[in-house]
Amino acid sequence: MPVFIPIRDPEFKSKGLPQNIAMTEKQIRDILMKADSNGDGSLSKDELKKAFKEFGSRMPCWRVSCCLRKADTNRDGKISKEEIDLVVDYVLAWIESKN
Ligand SMILES: [Ca+2]
Ligand SMILES: [Ca+2]
Repeated sequence: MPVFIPIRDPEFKSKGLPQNIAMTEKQIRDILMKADSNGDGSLSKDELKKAFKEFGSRMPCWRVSCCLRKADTNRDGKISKEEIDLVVDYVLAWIESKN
């Protein structure tokens, strides 16, 4: 599987983030919050996909299903506020495994 380091993504550069510093938990949380485009307080698959694209995933669909398996504890196909911590953990572990 190819590794892709999001901090080298030109998009991240243009946002002024330092190139060699991994994303912090807060940045991950901010991106997840912003991905809730319909503002219903939970993240649907499409909204998660957007977030994972922003994290630099080349396979956002695959990431989303993998992430839902771990974080969607009540199995409704969405990530609620209570489940978002698990998503943050998942993203942190994933980013760490790439660096
Ligand atoms: Ca939503
Ligand atoms: Ca859920």
